[in-house]
This record gives sequence, C-alpha cells and structure tokens, in this order.
Amino acid sequence: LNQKGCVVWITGLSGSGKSTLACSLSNELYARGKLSYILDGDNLRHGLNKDLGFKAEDRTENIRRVGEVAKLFADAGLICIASLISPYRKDRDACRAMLPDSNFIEASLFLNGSHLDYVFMNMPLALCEERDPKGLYKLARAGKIKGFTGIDDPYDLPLNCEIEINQKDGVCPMPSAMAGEVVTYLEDK
Ligand code: GGZ
Repeated sequence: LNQKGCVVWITGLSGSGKSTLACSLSNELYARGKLSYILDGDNLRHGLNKDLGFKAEDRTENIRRVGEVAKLFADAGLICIASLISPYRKDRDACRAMLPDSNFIEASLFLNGSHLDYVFMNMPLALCEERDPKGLYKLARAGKIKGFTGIDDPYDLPLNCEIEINQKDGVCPMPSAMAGEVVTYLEDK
C-alpha cells in the first residue's frame, strides 16, 4: 500500500456540506490510487451509534466511538474521512489526542506517525438554514426538535483546525475545489 493511514475529520453545522466534501474527497483520493473510507455521523447513527441521541453526553460518546473507529481505519493504512457535526471542542480535542503525531503504537503494523487533521466547514448558519435539506432547521425553529446544533445547542468554533473551507465572495466552492484543497494539504504533509 503506497499510503499512510490518517484521519481527516470534517466538522461543521448540519447542512454545511460535510458529507458532500467527504464524498468528493474520497473520489479525488480514489482517482489518485488512494484508499479511503467515510465515517459519516448521520449514517453511523443507524448502526454502530443507534443507541445514541443528541444530548451532550450522547454526542460526546458518538464522537469518542467514531474517533476510536477512525483510529482503527488509520491503523489499517486507510485515509479515514470522518464527517460529523462534532460540535464540542473538548470532544474534538479528545479525538486529536487519540491520534498523536508520533509513533506511539508498538503493536501496530501500519500506524507510524498517523495523525488527525480537522477540516472546518465554516459556512454561515443562515446559509445552512436556507439549504435545510431535511427540513430539520425548520422543525428546530418551530421547537419540534430540541437541542439542535446552531439553534439551541452550541457549536464551538474550532481554534486550531488545519483547513478551513469558506465561502469566497459569498459563493460556496464547488465540491471538487474543496476536496482539492484537502488533497493538496495531504500531499504536502
Ligand atoms: C444536530 C441533528 C439533530 C440535532 C438530528 N442536532 O444534517 P444531517 O441532520 O443529515 O446530519 C445531522 C445529524 C448529526 O449527526 P452527528 O452524528 O454528526 O452529530 S454530532 O456530531 O453532534 O453527534 C442532522 C441530524 O443528525 N440531527 N437531530 N438535535 N443534528
């Protein structure tokens, strides 16, 4: 395998484009002969994490589990793309601490210098809310969903993310352009 395992963790509000970026990134990597695997929060909540809801402790446990699984994928030599809202800074910090930038796993065949990098989908709440692909913001505004990230549950802004995806002149970059930014970063690293 001519690749090193690592974790690319995409964080941001619901509707910010995390899953879109994850898919596009996976395709771009595939085109370069790199194997990746997507761990998507919303999908995992149907299986591995179906016992979890959206209270703070549940989100924390959700992020912890996905962090552990991501680490296993990275250990197997894959580029693991995790896309979860991951709203709390302490949980993101804990995940990063699971994958230090050093050779620390003795028993592992592949994990040497694996690392976790954060990509922050920095899209304004107003835009995510306007997109509202599943109508969840509307329900949250109507009080029919309680504790919705960005409405009545916090999203802690990342302070130390490796990559930030922004609108340019009020326009969102195309998925392939966003993915290109991440690929360039990974290639440089
Ligand atoms: C945030 C919620 C909520 C609440 C349901 N708050 O955009 P989506 O719809 O398709 O993806 C969101 C998904 C969030 O799952 P995560 O595992 O990424 O969340 S976290 O990292 O915070 O644990 C959203 C939907 O679930 N959803 N209720 N209250 N998002």
